[in-house]
Amino acid sequence: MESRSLESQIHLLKEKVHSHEGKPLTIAVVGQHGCGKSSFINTVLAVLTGEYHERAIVGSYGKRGGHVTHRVTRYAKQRYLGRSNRDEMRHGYPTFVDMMGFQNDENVNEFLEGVFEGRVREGTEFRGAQEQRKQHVSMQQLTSLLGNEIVSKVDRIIFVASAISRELPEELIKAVKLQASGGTREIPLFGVLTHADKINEKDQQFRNFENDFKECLGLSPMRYLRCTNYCSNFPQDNERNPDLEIPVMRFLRQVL
Ligand SMILES: Nc1nc2c(ncn2[C@@H]2O[C@H](COP(=O)(O)OP(=O)(O)OP(=O)(O)O)[C@@H](O)[C@H]2O)c(=O)[nH]1
Ligand SMILES: [Mg+2]
Repeated sequence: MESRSLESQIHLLKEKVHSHEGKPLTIAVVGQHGCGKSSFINTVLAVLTGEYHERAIVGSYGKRGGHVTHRVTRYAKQRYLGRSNRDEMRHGYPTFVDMMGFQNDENVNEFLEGVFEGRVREGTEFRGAQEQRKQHVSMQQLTSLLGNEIVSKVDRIIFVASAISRELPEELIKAVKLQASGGTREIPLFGVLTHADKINEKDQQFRNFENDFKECLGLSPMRYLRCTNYCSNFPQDNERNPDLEIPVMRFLRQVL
């Protein structure tokens, strides 16, 4: 029963991807450090391809903390659809943008605007004010600087936080919301809480946190996902894990 429902979910998701015309969507994944952004991208790519690889490097610092992703890294279909998926290459599989985690950093607005506008090159690090400024270029400089590197504007934003965190990253949410609708942009915003395996969904403290998260981002139920990522606790061995993948599939159909 579960596997039949998994098959139908895979079918529906593929149908959605195949129906996409034009340039593939660029989806930015934003959140505080260590909340599970890279793990979420790996999970999404496993859902899309049927095969888990640690494409985006995931942290294992335990309680020691530390940033794992330092640079803006884009995962385009050329990068994640392997040879076995060559037929799929002609379809509009999206590009995911993994980023470093932000805390209450200065200049985050400027940096996010650059990423959302497609002005931040692959491999850019988030640094202090002065260096930050150097990384932003005028439109005229852009073409000669980027050469063949195509950097697209962001079409969707997924804000990620961890369900075990009890502190809402309000400042960062504010910055993301501001930049999502700054200038001529109106980028749809989605929200994900990871580490669903670590919480009791009946716990009142968690429910308050979840409500605040949705409210602060202004999320309708269709634009919100609570999920468990593939990670060392939940490896994808040789087959898909329907309990983990089906919610992600449903959510992705809303995003795409
Ligand atoms: N149990 C559990 N662990 C998770 C889940 N998602 C991520 N993790 C773990 O959380 C830690 C941080 O995950 P990352 O994906 O590296 O987080 P990140 O947001 O990319 O971190 P930075 O790149 O440092 O900003 C890793 O040890 C993951 O294995 C989840 O849903 N459940
Ligand atoms: Mg990361």
